[in-house]
Amino acid sequence: MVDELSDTELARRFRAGDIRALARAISLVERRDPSVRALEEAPQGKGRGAQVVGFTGAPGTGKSTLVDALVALLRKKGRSVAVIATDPNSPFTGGAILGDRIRMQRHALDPKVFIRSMGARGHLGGLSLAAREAIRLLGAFGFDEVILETVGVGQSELEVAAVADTTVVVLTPNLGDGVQMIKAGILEIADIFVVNKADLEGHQRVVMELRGMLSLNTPSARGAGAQKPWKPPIIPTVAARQDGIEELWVAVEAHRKYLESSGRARELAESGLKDETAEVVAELARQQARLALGEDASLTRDLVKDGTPYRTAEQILSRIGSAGRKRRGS
Ligand SMILES: Nc1nc2c(ncn2[C@@H]2O[C@H](COP(=O)(O)OP(=O)(O)OP(=O)(O)O)[C@@H](O)[C@H]2O)c(=O)[nH]1
Ligand SMILES: [Mg+2]
Repeated sequence: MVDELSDTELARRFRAGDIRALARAISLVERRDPSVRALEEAPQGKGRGAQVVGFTGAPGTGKSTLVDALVALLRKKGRSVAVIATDPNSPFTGGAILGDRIRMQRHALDPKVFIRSMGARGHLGGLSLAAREAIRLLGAFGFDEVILETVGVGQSELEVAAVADTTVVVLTPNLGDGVQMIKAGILEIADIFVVNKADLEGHQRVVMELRGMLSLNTPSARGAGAQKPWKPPIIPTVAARQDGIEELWVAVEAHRKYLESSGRARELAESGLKDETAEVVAELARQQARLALGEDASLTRDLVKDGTPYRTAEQILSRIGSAGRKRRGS
C-alpha cells in the first residue's frame, strides 16, 4: 500500500512518476504532514513549475463543464493537465465527495490527466497554503498545466487569484439582476472574463454591461510600468457544446505572454513565495503556541489571571526565537 510507504520510498516512487505516490503526497500536504517537505526539496527535476489557470464564479455557472472542455483541448495539444477542484464549504478532501461538482469523468482513464478535489474549510489561510504546495508538487511531478476550480463564495475568489497565474471569472446570463450580480472586487481579480451559457437569452446584455464596467475601471494597479496594462478580454462560451474554448485558450496564452514581457510573472512568483512563507511561519508558530500552552502550566496560569493574550503571545514568540538561535548555535 502506498499509504504505508516510508518517506524515502514515497520520494523514490514520486520521482519515478508513480501517480499514486503523487496522490499520497497531496494527501500529506492537505494533512499538513511535515514528511512531504523532503519531496518539495528534492523534486524530480523535470518540473519547471506548472502554469496555473484558476476558474472561479458563482455556483452552477459552468466552471466544471468549461474545465472539462479545456482539458480535452489541452490533451489534443499534447499537454498534460492536473485539475484541482476546491470547495470552500467542504471540510472533506479526496475524490468522491465533490464528484457531482466535477464533470470530468471522461478523462479518468487518461494517465496525462490528474483530477483531485480538496476541501478548504479549516485550513489556515483557506485553500491557499495547501493548494500552493499541491501545485508545486504537480509541477515537480511534471504536469504542464494546472487548472484550479473554485466556487466563488466568500473570499475564495481572492484566494484563487492569489494562487493562479491567470484568473478566469465565469459569469452567466441568468445570475440575477445585471450589474449587481458582479460582486465587488471581481473586476480587480479577473484576467479573463468568460460569459458562459451564451446559448441563453440575455448573454449579450451581460457582455455589454461588463464592457461598460471595465471601461470605467482604471487599470492602474494592474500593470504599472512602461507597457500597456492588461485589458481583460470577455469571451462568450457555450461550454456544454465546447464552443469558445479555443478562444478562451488563446486569451490565456496572450495573458501569459503579457505576464512574461511586462515582468509581472517574476513579481507574481516572488509575491507568491512571500505569501506562502508568511503562511508557513504562521502555521509553525501556531503549532508551537499550542504546544507551549499545553505544556507550560505557568504560562496558562498567567494568561488566565491577566487575560492578556498579546503578552502571552509575545512571550511564546520570543521563546521560539531563542530556541531557533540555540539550534543554530548563535
Ligand atoms: N445552457 C447551458 N448550460 C450549461 C452550459 N455549460 C454548463 N451548463 C450546465 O450548467 C450546469 C452547471 O454546470 P457545472 O459545470 O457543474 O457548473 P459549476 O460552475 O462547475 O458548478 P459548481 O461547481 O457546483 O459551482 C450543468 O447542468 C451544465 O450542464 C452552457 O454553455 N449552456
Ligand atoms: Mg464545478
